[in-house]
Amino acid sequence: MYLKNDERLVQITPHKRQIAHQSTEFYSFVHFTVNTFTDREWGDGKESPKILSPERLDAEQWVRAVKSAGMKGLILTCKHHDGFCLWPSKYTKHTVEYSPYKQGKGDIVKETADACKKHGIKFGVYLSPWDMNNELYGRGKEYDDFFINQLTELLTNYGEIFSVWFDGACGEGPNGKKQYYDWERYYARIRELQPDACISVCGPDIRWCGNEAGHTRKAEWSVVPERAKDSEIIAEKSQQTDDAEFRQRKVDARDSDLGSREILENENALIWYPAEVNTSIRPGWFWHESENDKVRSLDELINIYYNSVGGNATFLLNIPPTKDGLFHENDVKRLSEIGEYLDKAFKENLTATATLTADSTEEGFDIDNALSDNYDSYYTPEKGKNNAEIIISWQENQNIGNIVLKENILNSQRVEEFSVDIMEEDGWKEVYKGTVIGYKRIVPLKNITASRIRIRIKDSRCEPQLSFIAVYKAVQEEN
Ligand code: FUL
Repeated sequence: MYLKNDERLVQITPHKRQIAHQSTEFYSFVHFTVNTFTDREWGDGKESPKILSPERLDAEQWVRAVKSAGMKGLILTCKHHDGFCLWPSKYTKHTVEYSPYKQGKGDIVKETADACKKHGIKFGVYLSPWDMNNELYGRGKEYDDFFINQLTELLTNYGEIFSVWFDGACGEGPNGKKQYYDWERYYARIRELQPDACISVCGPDIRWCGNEAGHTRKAEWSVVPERAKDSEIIAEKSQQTDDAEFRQRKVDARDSDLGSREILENENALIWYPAEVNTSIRPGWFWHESENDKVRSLDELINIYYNSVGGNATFLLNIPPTKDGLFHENDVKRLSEIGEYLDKAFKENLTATATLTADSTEEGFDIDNALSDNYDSYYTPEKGKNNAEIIISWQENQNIGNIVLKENILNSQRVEEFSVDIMEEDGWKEVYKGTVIGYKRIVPLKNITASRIRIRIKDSRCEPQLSFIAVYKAVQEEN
């Protein structure tokens, strides 16, 4: 029997915009601005717009490369901390309109949004609240009005936006003052203009995983205490000079455990707040000639993919265009290698020829419901049972690679502990131990030969509900 408290936990479910966002899985960041031309990571707001002169900029080249990796979206740095706008904003002269790019007639936001639309991927905007160029910065409502105007331009003139990405960095503006951002006002405008967009990181929909290196926790929970909202924490941190005080807060995006039962038990308010892993394909966020040979290895990137997309989080991978306005050939090559790898690793689902059985089934929620990848149907054991044993068998031995498990997150995340066993001559042998499943868990088995697999859900908040089980054929190493 499960604990009474579990019922409270499984009442926390995602908004439809969060489900759409999570199913985007793997998408790119594109960091491009004056920094690309000054070889810096952060500008100072004093750069002349004249330095932005990408002679071969081609947003379609970015989108093609992004798609070749299997990514389904792209988020562009429309304005970074230096305040330079990649679109001709009416509210400042620090924009592409005053650059040599297309003699001031270019709009890089539009070109990118159009390329995404043309090639069928989602488009998102990064708009830095910190603006080192604008004179209004630090003047309270006056700057908020300006920021709202810029947000409105981005959210009305460029079609559908899937993510509005707010950075936590907050420093001084040109007059030496800091700005206290009116987050609630920003959020309200986004909800009004793009109700399907998720507000990420400094926002209520998607949480920062807590580092920029690509690391994930063993268990990335989507149900967390409300006070773990990064927006509040980062906003608060950004207004404090005393870091020690910040660290005293009980829940921080960097805590190792944000949502286990022990953490949630004593919390009154819980929210659905899934993690996003953001990192760059190179050491820096912006392009630097010196980093052309520092593109991360395929192994490293695939490992981050498995731990993020395959660990109940999403993966936002940055690729910075060069001064020419194109992705560098080394990055393009790596992206297509990622795509090829993933295509092979998730190509042949062996459940098509398998028989699946479960030790307990609620009427109408048969284990075969988990053969199709959607939330229309799912498997669940009899009422009151918070564990399950599922056996997948074939008549002949199979070469088994990745196993993919997905919960029916429409009814929250439930699984807390599971394991995978394979049948050997002398009985079951455990080959994997896991915690969270949530949206998706990839169990990477490296070419195991077996004709029977057992998945044991050992602990769950109320009855586990599995929407998808897939067992992929191992990729044969080429030599
Ligand atoms: C950070 C920024 O300061 C970096 O420049 C970059 O944009 C990264 C994604 O977020 O907070």
